[in-house]
Amino acid sequence: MGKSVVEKIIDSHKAGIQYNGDIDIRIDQTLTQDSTGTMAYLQFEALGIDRVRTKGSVAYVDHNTLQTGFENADDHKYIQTVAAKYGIYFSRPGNGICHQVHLERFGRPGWTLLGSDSHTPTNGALGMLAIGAGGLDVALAMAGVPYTIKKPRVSSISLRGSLGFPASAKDLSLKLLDILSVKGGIGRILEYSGEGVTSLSIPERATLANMGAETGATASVFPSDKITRQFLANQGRKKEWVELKADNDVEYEEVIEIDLREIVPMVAKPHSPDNVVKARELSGVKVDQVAIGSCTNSSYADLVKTAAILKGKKVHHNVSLVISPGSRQVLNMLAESGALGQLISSGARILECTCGPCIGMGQAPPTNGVSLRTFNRNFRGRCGTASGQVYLASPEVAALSALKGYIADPSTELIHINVNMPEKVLIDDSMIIVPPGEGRKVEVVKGPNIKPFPVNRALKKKIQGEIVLKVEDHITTDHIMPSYARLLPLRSNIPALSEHCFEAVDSQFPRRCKEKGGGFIVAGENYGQGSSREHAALVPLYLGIKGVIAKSFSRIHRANLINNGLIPFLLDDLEDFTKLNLGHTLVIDAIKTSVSGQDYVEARVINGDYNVRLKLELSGKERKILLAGGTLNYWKCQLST
Ligand code: MIC
Ligand code: SF4
Repeated sequence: MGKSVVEKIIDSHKAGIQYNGDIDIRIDQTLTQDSTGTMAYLQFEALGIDRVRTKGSVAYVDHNTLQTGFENADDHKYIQTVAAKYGIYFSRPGNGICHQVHLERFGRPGWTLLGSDSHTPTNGALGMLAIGAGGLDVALAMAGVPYTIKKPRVSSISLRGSLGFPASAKDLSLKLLDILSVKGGIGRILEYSGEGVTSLSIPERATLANMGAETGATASVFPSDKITRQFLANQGRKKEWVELKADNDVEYEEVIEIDLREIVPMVAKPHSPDNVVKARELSGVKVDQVAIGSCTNSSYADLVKTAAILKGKKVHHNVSLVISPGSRQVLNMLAESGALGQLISSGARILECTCGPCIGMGQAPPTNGVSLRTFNRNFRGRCGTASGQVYLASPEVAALSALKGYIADPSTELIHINVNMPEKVLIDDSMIIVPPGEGRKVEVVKGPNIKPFPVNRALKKKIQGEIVLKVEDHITTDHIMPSYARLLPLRSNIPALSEHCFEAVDSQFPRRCKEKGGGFIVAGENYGQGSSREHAALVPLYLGIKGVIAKSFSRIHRANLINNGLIPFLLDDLEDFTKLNLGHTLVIDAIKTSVSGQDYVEARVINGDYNVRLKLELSGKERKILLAGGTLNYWKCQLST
């Protein structure tokens, strides 16, 4: 049987197979960004390795750039010095959003990339196997440790035809979310195929690969073809191109067929990226803010289209339009082509080339305000305003709506837009600092905001504790460990961050944990959806949490729990969810024996007078990690032997 692109990349990177079929793959490149990077580098330092062992590792600063105090600037200094010491490229603040810059300057077809950001799959646009993970997994990859993936179930997204004006890749990605939902991709890698792929440019492929993360998929991968070659050639990287295509007789696990001619403008309504409707159904909803940018839609192509729609017109007087270009390359090219002038003249507020409003770093909308964004996530509160109503859409829908003052459907209100793509791309790598050949003498600078992070202990024979929180389905990491302008500066300070854990869900949670000495969290489906931030595991660990009992977990968060020695228990009988209540005390007598090799464990609920059967769906390696009290303890022993 023929092979898919995904299988070919895995085959060429296979470092071993675990007895349960999980595959260890060699990681060629890593990326970190600043809000997860500080922790990842602290963990890398704890491994005691003197230089990264990848083909290339890049540290980006793009998230925590609102320097309202010393904290972020200190963290940037730490990352810059740690990068120089250990042989990591450093992309300076202002150089751009990690995924966009990586696509332009580092991504390579056929290679593997592990990044401490859930949207790392964006570089799948170039035919890379690019996967998001927690900081500790990325630290290990930098130390040369292979990354373990489940044997992939590869779903093909088979495309026919080409997109018709004004439909865009963003609309297609929203259509896919409509089909798959925010959990339909879990355990899968999405591989794009079919003749329709050849009609998509690299920025369009990047939008799709980026939004694939919202389905829960491990990665989204495109073939590497003529379009990839041209993109790399424009970036002065023609030699890095290799052709990659699936064999003709490949048989995918599942095929989702989409005719691109049928795609129309779509919008995701608050508060989930899969709450999708046709833009036409929302026509007339008044908007207070429009934000264009983020790693989903901030390419030159996206912003030049935006400029063409805004050209010669003025942003509606009730709308604040903010635009954040994805990289300095994009910004420079907008300036050169005159598009930047058109954006400015329309009344758009031009922001730095960073994540900005996407992660609540400024531009929080007004109370109950409607914000229409070209971003990828609209979880409640993420924008920085608890009552904010965030809708997700394409740059076309966003730009037109900014002019109108309400959500507008470009299929009925726009006839045509004229954009010219430049022949030449402006390449300027001066904001990427190449590490010195030898880093031993570099002094790593750690500001006072950088506090030690908690490390778990080896698993005890028995565990016991109260249920200190019970939550429903689809709890995101934005619920667990919120991130917005006031909290992001605390990413290297777990004690300070812990005061805000679950604050929008249950503000008493940190206090309760302190009183009860921690305990258990009970949750519904897809617990930990969204970001890769391991703070959503580190902070509960700090607060004394011993394990999470859920109906199901998201991939990255489950890995982060295990990495920190917190057991992800699955409810064997979903009906037991209703029995488990706040204040009930669970005793798991034989936890150590069960984690060592059993698939189920019995929890006695002493003040509820019932027992529940919990499932331990763990690989052999995960069991060893949990027994050791987390990955750091486990690997420190492995690396020193
Ligand atoms: C996000 O989009 O949620 C983030 C902020 O980029 C996160 C990383 C973080 O929490 O620092 C992600 O996607 O992993
Ligand atoms: Fe940054 Fe938003 Fe992309 Fe996350 S999703 S990397 S916050 S732009």
